[in-house]
Amino acid sequence: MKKVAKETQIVHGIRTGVTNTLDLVAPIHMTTAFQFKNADHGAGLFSGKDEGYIYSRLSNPTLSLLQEKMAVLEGGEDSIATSSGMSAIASAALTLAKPGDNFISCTTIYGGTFALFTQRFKDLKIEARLIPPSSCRTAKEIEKLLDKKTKFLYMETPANPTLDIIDIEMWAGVAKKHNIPLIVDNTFATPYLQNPLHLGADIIVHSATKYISGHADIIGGIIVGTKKMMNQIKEEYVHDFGPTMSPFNAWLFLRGIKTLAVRMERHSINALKIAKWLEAHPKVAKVYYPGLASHEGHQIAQKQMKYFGGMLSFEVTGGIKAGKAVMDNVQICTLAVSLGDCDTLIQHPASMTHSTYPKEARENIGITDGLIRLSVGIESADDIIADLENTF
Ligand code: LCS
Repeated sequence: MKKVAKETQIVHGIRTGVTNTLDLVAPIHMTTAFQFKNADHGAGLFSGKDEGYIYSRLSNPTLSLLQEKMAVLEGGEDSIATSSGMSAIASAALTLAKPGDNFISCTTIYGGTFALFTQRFKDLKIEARLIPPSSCRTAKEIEKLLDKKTKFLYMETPANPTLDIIDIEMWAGVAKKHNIPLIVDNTFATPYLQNPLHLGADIIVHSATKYISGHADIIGGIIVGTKKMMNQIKEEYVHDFGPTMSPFNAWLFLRGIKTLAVRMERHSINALKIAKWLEAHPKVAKVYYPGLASHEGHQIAQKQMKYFGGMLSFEVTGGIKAGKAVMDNVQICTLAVSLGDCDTLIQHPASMTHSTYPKEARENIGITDGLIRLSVGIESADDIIADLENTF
């Protein structure tokens, strides 16, 4: 495709008319396997001499379209669609690090990722060296933890749930200098708002469950990078462990993505309006939103993001008791985890998404008992504000 704007890539961005019937929307290839024309054809596909589909755990035409689209949007050569965001993270990380190795990440990450890194990987003798966001701001701080066994750097930005912003270019510089890859979880920003590969990152992972779908009905993950790296992750991990995405889900993701640009714009406009309102409210003690000038990472966010996204967190005065009153009394916001949906979702990181953290570690990085996270939807921002106001 000729060089076109991101908004156009989001709507188009892949081949159309891939079937003989020239469908406007590609069909779902719900099939476990693909017929071989004869024994030699089958053997040729298995040996890699011929190209084609064999079995849907390995590849499937509907998944190929989603993978092509995500690679285009992130500016990578190739991508892999997986069964969940967690399987995307695990597949990439476990391809790069083996028992005895270590990697460096920030302490502020999704609670499930934190559990994977600090518990499951520990069982596999892979060490997660985690540094708080406040110490991730200079190359020196990261390099202090690096040694010969460090196999990759990993970050989320904006980070879940305190919206910490990490300087991708700076981290990518450290990764390049030490010849190791940088993995960025781009779930909160999406490829519409932020393209880490253009800033020097090597691998992108997504919980596609969130904004890529946008409609709260499917779980899935994406890994993006070079062809070589994607082949390695497929061969060393995905094919054998089998965290493949269903073709039906891939088709729904392709449908959801079409509206990504308009949704992200609206999420961002709404979130900024709500964040400003919260910041000015006497019953609100603290607001975390990278679009606010008061946010520690505002300048870096301005540098590396198109808009500031739809996620924010806040603390009401009165701590957890007042916070519970907000969560129990909202009527338009829905009390649920997950994020990135059309509907506004509200949840309590300390007891829900980040309950995997030890209390002290969690509080040290701002995930206090009073913190509430809002995934701002695409409804009227004024209605969300009125809904919150009623609970204060
Ligand atoms: N990365 C980030 C930044 C996430 O927020 C999540 C899930 C994942 C990876 C894992 O993706 P999954 O396997 O669920 O597709 N975050 C969730 C959250 O904040 N609330 O519920 C799930």
